[in-house]
Amino acid sequence: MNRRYLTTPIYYATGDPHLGHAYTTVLADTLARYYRQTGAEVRFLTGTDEHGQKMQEAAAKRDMTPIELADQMAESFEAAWKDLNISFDRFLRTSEPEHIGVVSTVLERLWAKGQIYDDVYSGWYCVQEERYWTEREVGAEHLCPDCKRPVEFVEEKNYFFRMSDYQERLIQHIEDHPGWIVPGTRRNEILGFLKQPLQDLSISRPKSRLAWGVTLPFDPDHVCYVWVDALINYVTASGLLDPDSGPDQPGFTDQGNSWWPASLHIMGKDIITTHAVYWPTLLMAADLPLPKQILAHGWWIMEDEKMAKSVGNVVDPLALREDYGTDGVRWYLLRDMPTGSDASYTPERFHARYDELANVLGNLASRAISMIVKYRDGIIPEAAGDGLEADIASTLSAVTGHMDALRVHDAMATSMDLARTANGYVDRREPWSQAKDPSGAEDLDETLASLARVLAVLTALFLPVTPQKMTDLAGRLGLKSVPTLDQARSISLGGLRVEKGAPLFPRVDR
Ligand code: ME8
Repeated sequence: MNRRYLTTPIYYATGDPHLGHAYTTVLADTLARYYRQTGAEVRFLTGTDEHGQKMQEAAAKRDMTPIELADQMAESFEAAWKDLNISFDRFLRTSEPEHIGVVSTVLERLWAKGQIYDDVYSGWYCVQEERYWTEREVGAEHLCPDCKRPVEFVEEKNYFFRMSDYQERLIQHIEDHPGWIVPGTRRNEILGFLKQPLQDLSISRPKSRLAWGVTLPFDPDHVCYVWVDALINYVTASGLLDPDSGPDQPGFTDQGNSWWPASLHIMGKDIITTHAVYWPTLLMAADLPLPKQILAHGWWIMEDEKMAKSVGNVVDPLALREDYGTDGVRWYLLRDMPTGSDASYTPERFHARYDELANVLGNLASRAISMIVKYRDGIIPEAAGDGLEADIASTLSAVTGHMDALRVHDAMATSMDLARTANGYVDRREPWSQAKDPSGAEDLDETLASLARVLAVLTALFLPVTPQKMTDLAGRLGLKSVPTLDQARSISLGGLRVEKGAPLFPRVDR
């Protein structure tokens, strides 16, 4: 059985979701739906990252306890994903007892294997990025090189993971598996980073400074570093490790049934180092298999700056949804950002992408169905319907190739091109002239059958990105459900009754 385990990052529960979070989650959802369509059994994980100093401070600012804020934000993320029709199987919160148990299990295992040691750390810490920096990195101004905020000087006992021991093995893994990190630019970035000696990784924070986290199983005065805690969520939700195994037997549950290793971790390029360096080395040290692939996409930009909660320039995906519908938002996100590159959000571009959906796909559906109603009393003619055969075949194979290579935007563009070609076919065949010609009945049957068939194929192609609208369209074509891609290859709709209905993508004035 083909099984796929897909993950999004677990987002910080410090604020509400914005368009950037929605992008990653819609991208993962589209892939999940595509894999299901090809017959795979899919596990799709998302959730919230709830520990750490940033969370503690965000809660204090709002006069809340960290768990109160986490409860509120986990609810906000989960509700947003439901509104955006995200088909996740598991929403994991790092404050869950099951996850805390698995984090302890992994730490015990690393401790027992001598992979963790203690030392005194003195250096600079950025709360926003939840990471340490060296004197050289923060410069004379003592600013975080990433977020440019002032850093704090700390001197404290820390536990360290022997990450440096795994540098060579990691480089070897990346070199042996050229498609492990996509796109290639990110892979090169990580290989470049690994040219410098890898430091050991601090994996703890003293409770005197930060109480909100998972207590280290071998030192009750320290909590686990939030990034180590967070990355382990992928293993928790896989069911690989038994959270109740206890210190003597840090162990596996039923390995055969677990979803580990993940097929694909999806995230933004901001957190590629944690996923492509910290995470695999931790897994190597714990003797666990590595995820099969990592996709790091680009950023949504607002007027030259990354869209971010901390910058305050965020767009609310749920507000856009009120005007353009859930599928309108999903389409824009995937169509407008080349998977892997940055993209600028503007209301004008959003509108233009929606127009494409309405004017090309929506218009095709409306023309074809209206003509079947007008000329054939709503019954799809029993004709070969192979007027667009070659275009359908080449589109299906191109789209499958793009999706398998994680070039989702190319799959979207190619699918839309088929709808464009079908609109051109209508213009060329002029069914309105065929209807007037007493000897044109067979030609008209063929035109209408071909259009019904291409629409059925389009429902399959667009299903992963616009699932509600494609289910609706399949219903209007008289189908019980959207065909799979395989069924779409040879589908015939002769004899089915179509239904016109309201426009699939109603006009939006701006
Ligand atoms: O980093 N453009 O959580 P986070 C595109 N908790 N994607 C964006 C984006 C933008 N402008 N802004 C955010 C964390 N994202 C950790 C993750 S995982 C074990 C722990 C998306 O709330 C993108 O996926 O800061 C990015 O990687 C993620 O949100 C960061 O979310």
